[in-house]
This record gives sequence, structure tokens and C-alpha cells, in this order.
Amino acid sequence: GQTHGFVLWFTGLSGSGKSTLTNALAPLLRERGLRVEVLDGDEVRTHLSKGLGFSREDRDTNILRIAYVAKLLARNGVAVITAAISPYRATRERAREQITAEGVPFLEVHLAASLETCEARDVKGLYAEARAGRRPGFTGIDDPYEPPEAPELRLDTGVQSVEESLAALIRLLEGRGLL
Ligand code: GGZ
Repeated sequence: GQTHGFVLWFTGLSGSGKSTLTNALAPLLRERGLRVEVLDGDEVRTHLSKGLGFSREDRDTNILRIAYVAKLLARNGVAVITAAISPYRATRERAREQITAEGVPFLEVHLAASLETCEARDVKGLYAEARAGRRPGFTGIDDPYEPPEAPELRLDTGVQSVEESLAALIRLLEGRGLL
């Protein structure tokens, strides 16, 4: 079995493809014998982060909880994929520090689809609500998203297909000796 856990930390706007890629990648990693856990922001918010909103403070609390659980899992050999917007650079850096302090590899993956692309998809109709003022503080509309300056991988999910993105992710993990 696998011995080395890691954290693959997806960051990007709502609709940038975090959940899509996570759901496609997890089974590929399992096929290769890895134990995989996914921490999806939307899902975490119904359990671990129930009751939290979208102020900076609440988002930071959410992200640091995800980082904490990711660390616990990864240091026990689990391949962890996180899929939260994680809009603040400083908070992602705190997550990185806490996880790498345990000797666990942390790979930040920026899903860099443009706001235009994400808004055009608007799978859940949330951008339309935000534009109409019914969802104040929506990331990318009237709340910040700070893109990573030096992510381990950047994927333009507005241009690259899911298959291309998956291939790039597999290459990243292989290149680091994690697959
Ligand atoms: C951003 C929001 C908001 C606001 C609700 N801003 O695409 P989704 O719908 O399914 O995923 C988004 C999710 C964001 O939760 P995260 O835990 O990933 O955010 S953070 O990392 O900032 O803590 C979106 C929905 O919740 N959503 N209101 N105001 N996204």
C-alpha cells in the first residue's frame, strides 16, 4: 500500500471546475492504489463548517479547518484533495505552512478559468443571484479572489478539457514521486 500522503489544494472561483476535477481525479488515484479523501468546501460547510458564512473571518475559519483535517489525513498516508474557493492568499499560505510543517507535500493547483467563463456556466444560478444583489459578498463579483502567485500547477479550465487537466495533474504527481 501507499505510505506517502499529500495534499492537492485546488483553489479557484465558484464554477472554475474544482468539484468536477476532484470527482474525476479521485477514482483515477484509487485505481492506482491510493487511499483518497476529498474535502469539498460546499460539502464541508454542511458538516464541519455548518453555520459559517462568507465573511473573511468565516472563510478563513473554514479554510483552516479544512487544512487541519487534510493534515491529519495526509500524515497517515491519505491522498487528500481539497476543493474550496480559498480566496485569500495569506490563508492558503497558512494552510501550506501547517501542512508542510508535518513533512506532508502541499501542491497548490489554481483553476484559473476567467470570471467570464465561470459566470457564463453559472451551473447553480449563483452568479445571477449575486448580480441581482440577492447574494452579497459573492467571490469575484463583490468579494475578492486573490490568485496564487506561484502555484505548483495552473490550469485554465475554461480552455483545457477535463481530460487535459487530469493528465496535467497526474504528471504533476508523478513528477513529485507521489504516484
Ligand atoms: C462564494 C458562495 C457564496 C459566496 C454561496 N461566495 O460553486 P459552489 O457555490 O457550489 O461553491 C461555492 C461555495 C463556496 O464555499 P467554499 O467553502 O468553497 O468557500 S471559501 O473557500 O471561500 O470558504 C458556492 C457557494 O458556496 N457560495 N455563497 N458569497 N461562494
